[in-house]
This record gives sequence, structure tokens and C-alpha cells, in this order.
Amino acid sequence: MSGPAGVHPAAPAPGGTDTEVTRSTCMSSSAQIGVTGLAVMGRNLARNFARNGYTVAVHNRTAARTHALVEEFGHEGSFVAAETAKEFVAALERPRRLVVMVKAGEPTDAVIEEFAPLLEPGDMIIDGGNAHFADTRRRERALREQGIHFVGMGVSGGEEGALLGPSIMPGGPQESYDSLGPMLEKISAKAKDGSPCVTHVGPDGAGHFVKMVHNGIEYADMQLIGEAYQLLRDVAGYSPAQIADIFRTWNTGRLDSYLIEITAEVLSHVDAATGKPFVDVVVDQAEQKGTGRWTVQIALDLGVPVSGIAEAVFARSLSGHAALREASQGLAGPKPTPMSEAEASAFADRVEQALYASKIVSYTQGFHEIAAGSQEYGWDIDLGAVSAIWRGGCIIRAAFLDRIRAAYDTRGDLPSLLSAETFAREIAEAQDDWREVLIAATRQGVPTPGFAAALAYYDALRAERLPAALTQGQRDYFGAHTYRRVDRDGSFHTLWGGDRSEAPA
Ligand code: NBP
Repeated sequence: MSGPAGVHPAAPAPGGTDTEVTRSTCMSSSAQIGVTGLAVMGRNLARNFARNGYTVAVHNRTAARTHALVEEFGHEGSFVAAETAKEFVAALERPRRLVVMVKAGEPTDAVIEEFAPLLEPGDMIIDGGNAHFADTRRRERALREQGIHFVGMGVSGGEEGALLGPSIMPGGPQESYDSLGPMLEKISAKAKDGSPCVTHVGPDGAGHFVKMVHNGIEYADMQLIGEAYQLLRDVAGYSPAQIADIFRTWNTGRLDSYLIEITAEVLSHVDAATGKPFVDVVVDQAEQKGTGRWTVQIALDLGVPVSGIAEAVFARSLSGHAALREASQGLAGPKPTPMSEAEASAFADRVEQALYASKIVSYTQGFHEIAAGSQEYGWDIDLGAVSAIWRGGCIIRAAFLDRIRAAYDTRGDLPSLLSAETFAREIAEAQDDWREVLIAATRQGVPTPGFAAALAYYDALRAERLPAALTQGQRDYFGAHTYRRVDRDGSFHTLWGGDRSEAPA
């Protein structure tokens, strides 16, 4: 129970059990899992494993973090503090399970380079960072040659989720999930029906791909909520506190979700320094770390229209262009038309419909991207299982995901969420209000790129004819790119510069 300087002996754990904090040199090969990278996420994930009864080896490039963890939280469970990579690896039972929670990108490669030579065939490196799935595929391939299993593991839920139960999206070989899965099931969030929010998503990069799209959907959800807020404020004339109450009411219905819940909290918060609504003292320039952008970039590569997610990424980007916005102040816009109390209340109900319908579209687009990625890379991802593991722990957790799961349970090969009877009916009921909201937004000059993109996607999908026929004609005119006809097989070209006769291409 004693440790070297900096690693304190255990204080009694809650419930009366003794804590075991030791250094690996004192107790080798005893840890069932190890976590390296002990910033907010790694530290909380390590604590989560320990609180669930696992002995956890902990390590960080800067040893001070390791010591701080065991000093502060050593009483929560059994930790093995390691100062060096060798100590860390020696502390792990075989096959070794080594979770990497460092900054995604070069740091992950640096950690792999440091640890891989110390590992043996059958050991596992589990990357819980927000890696690009292409990097995960590359790393998995390279480590496979050494017999090391590489698990790219998406983790969602932020700092609190990592501690109390995240939604976990592991990829990699099935063999490693057989060994790792039960541990992940224990530390993961549980959905309302008690099932763990983790599943083996698929081989190599599948887990990180699904995490990426999760984040893309998160961007879209947040953008749509932001647009609803601005409409309620600028068109209906509600105060942030009143809007918080509206969101609280919405959170008791079909929009019940973590993001709606925290939106009400943020909107009702008052800045202590000024007494103003908190939302009015925050600089209105949204930041991003990249997973939303990746979702859109990859969607472009795969040819999947994720217009709602793209608008969310662009909206953050536009918000950050301070100079451009400054230079645009004073550009003409419509005069605001105030609403009566009754009109505002009716408008709020319409906004709820528009938000819900647009949300269905964002998820439709996100699941389309996952299906396309799965097909492109041969992952065989179960979309119903993905919706099931997003029901708890993650940022987009929502009652709504139960319905998506039910839709995929009813029909595994659903071509699109919009073709599920339940969502088609709800959108049919919402569409008049959805359109009215967009009319009001346009008339009052409130930007609603997310709502508008979602409606345009919906209308484009249901349109019998699209102007793409005209596009094909133009392409054939200027570039002889050819076109197909509705009444005959084959490709054709019209001699635009000649007698305009048509010839098979
Ligand atoms: P950060 O992303 O801030 O990374 C800090 C950690 O990376 C520290 O432990 C640091 O060690 C380590 N590190 C760096 Br930086 N360069 C290193 C190198 N070359 N070699 C070894 N270690 C290195 O931590 P975080 O916010 O806890 O996130 C960890 C991972 O989880 C990231 O990939 C992140 O994208 C992902 N994630 C984060 C969240 C979230 O809500 N924050 C949610 C889901 C996933 P040091 O202490 O020695 O500097």
C-alpha cells in the first residue's frame, strides 16, 4: 500500500474498502487495463475503469499528471502508477490492453511508436482519441503486421461521460472485442432499457468513422437548436429566460435530449458580473476541432449529400469571420414585424415542428454517410446497433434514437430514415409549419441555413423531376459529357454546334 514519493498511500475508499495505489515496479502484470494520456478524458476514463473494479495502470508523458491522478482519486479504486513506458507495459496482464487517450494526430503516432516495440503479439492498443478513420486504418494495418491488435475506439460524452459512462464506438478485430468488450460494456453508459451503449462497430476504422459522423450530427443538432433559439428571440420576441422555458417544455416531448436540456440551462444562466443573460455576454464566434469538417469532407468523397451537417460547419465558420461580419454591418434587411403574444406562442409551436423535421433530416443524412462508408470499406455496420449505442452517454443522446433504432429493427435495409413510415408521417404532419417558419425567417431576415437545407433536401428527394436534367443538357452542350434518356438505354450526345441531331455516345 505504500508508494514512492508522489504516489500517496491509499485513503479508505468510500464504502470502507482500502484503496490500492502502487507503482508498477512493486506489483507487476496486475493491471487488467492501462490508460496512457491523462488529460481530462484519459483521467476520467481511467477512474471509470477503476470505479468498476478493474486494476488500472496509468501513465502520462508528463509524470506529474499521473501522480496528480493517484493523489486526488487513488481512493476510488486500484491504480498502478507508471512513470515510464516500460513500467507501464510491465504492469499490464496479458494480453495487454493499452488505452491511448492523447491528442489526436502526431501524438498518437508518437505514443504508438513508443509502446509498440514493447508489446507482444495478441496485445491491444486501443486509441480512444478523436482520430481520423483513415489514420486508424493505416495504424491498424501497420500494427497487424506485428501481431498487435489496434482498436480505433470512438468515445463520446465529454469529460463527464468518460467518468460516468460514455457511449463507446470501438472498431478493430472481432477477436479484440471478445476480450475488451465485457470491460467496455461495464464502463459504458446504459440506455434506459439497461443495455450498454457500446457495440463492436466493425473492422479497422469503422469505430472512428461512426464517431466522426456522430460529431457531424452533433454539429447539425446544435445548429438547428441555435436557429430555433434565434427565431424565438428575433421573430417571436422572447427573452432568453422565456426561451429556456420553451426548451424545457420541448424536452418533455419528442425532442427530449441532452442538447435540448443543456440549451435550457445555458439560456437561463445569468452572468454574475453584469446581470445580463449569459448568452448575451459570450462572443458569438463558434469554434470547431475538426470532426464536423471531416464528416463533410468524407461525405463529399463518398458522394453523400449531408447538406444539413455542411451548413452547420459553414455556419460556425461564418460566425468566426469577424472582419467580414463587421464590414457587412449596415447591409439592407427587412424591418422587424413584432408579434402579439398569441402569435408568438403559435409561432413557437411551429418552430418545434420545424426543428423536429429538420432533425429527422440531419440524422437521415448522417446514417446515409455511415451506410456509404460501410459499403465503401466493407465494414458491414449495423445501423440499428449504432442508433442503439447513441441512446445514452453521448452528446446526441435523445429519446428520438429509440425511434430510429425501432425503424431499423423493423427494416434493416431501410433505404433512408425518411422512408420509415413513422418519420414519413411525422414530417407530413410537420411540413406546413416547417415551411411557414422558413417563410417567416426569410421575411424577417433571420438566417436559418440548417432548417432551409433540411427542407430543400426533403423537397429534392420527393421531387418527381429535378433540374439535374437541365444540368446534363448544359454539360453535354459545353463539354460533350453525354446524357442518358428517360425512354431509351445508353448514353447520347447532341451535336449542339451542328445540326442538333442526336447520336449514341
Ligand atoms: P488533449 O487532446 O488535450 O491531449 C492532451 C494529452 O495528450 C496529454 O496527456 C498530453 O500529455 C498528451 N500528449 C500530447 Br498533447 N502530445 C503527446 C506526445 N507527443 N506523446 C505523448 N503524449 C502526448 O486531451 P483530452 O481533451 O483529454 O482528449 C484526449 C483525446 O480524447 C483526444 O484525442 C480528444 O480528441 C478525444 N476526445 C476528447 C473529448 C473531450 O470532450 N475533451 C471527447 C471525446 C474524445 P502531457 O500531459 O505530457 O502534455
